[in-house]
Amino acid sequence: LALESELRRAVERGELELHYQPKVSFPHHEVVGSEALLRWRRAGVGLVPPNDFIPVAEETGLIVDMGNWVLREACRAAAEWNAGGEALHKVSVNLSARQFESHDLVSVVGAILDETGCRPEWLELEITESLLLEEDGAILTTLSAFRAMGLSIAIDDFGTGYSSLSYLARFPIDTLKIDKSFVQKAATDRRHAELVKAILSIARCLGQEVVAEGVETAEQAVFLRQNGCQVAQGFLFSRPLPKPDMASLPRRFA
Ligand code: G
Ligand code: G
Ligand code: MN
Ligand code: NA
Repeated sequence: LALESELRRAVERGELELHYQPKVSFPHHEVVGSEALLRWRRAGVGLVPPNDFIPVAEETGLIVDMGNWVLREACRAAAEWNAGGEALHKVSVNLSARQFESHDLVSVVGAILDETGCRPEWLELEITESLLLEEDGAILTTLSAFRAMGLSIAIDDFGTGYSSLSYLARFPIDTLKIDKSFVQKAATDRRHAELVKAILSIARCLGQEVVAEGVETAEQAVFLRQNGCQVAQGFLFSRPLPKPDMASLPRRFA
């Protein structure tokens, strides 16, 4: 309860910040976008990572207000980074299942796009596999509405949850983000390598983009590129950066 009231105050006092981890395209490592990652600059403590407070925010329902703040902030950044009008830099935002329980999620996102001048094609929403297991049609309706608005939808941590091929057929999914545990083992372990290749093959057949997460070594990047992966994200290229640091980002990484 103490953490809950502290978190509530954190939102009101503006102690939340978004950091952005660049995503690069193969083969030239050009920056094509970034993932927005939430941090809490807690007085007297320092920067608190999301795993330490998002579970509490989810249990208490605070994640809804927090998530709307994240969306607004990320859309403002996307509007700034694509000010020329071309979709040069797509920003990805993580959504919690709890946010889908509020029935106005679609209209809230629409209002935030209008308010910030962010075009739908500059924003991607990341969801987890577990959201797609719920059999009620509400999730499909919501995701279809997002698709109709022109937003893209990514499955985060793909392969680690209750992966089911049937949801790839049922839901409008634009992007698969391969979980870092697969990416990191694939360079040295044959079975993981074959699984990553199989995921790339499924995505290719379904017309989906694949983003490899947690790329830390040149060897991992070479493996991914050679097997047709389009986009990578990881410490090899950049850690998540505070927004001011994004201004000095190179257009491509070595
Ligand atoms: O930033 P870091 O790599 O520590 O992120 C850890 C976890 O926190 C990841 O699973 C990420 O998806 C989640 N996360 C980060 N930012 C947000 C956010 O704004 N909303 C939600 N729901 N989850 C987030
Ligand atoms: O939303 P998601 O669960 O994918 O969150 C991404 C998480 O992965 C964040 O906590 C981010 O800091 C972390 N991350 C990003 N790049 C790397 C990497 O190259 N290696 C490792 N170990 N973690 C990473
Ligand atoms: Mn994510
Ligand atoms: Na992930």
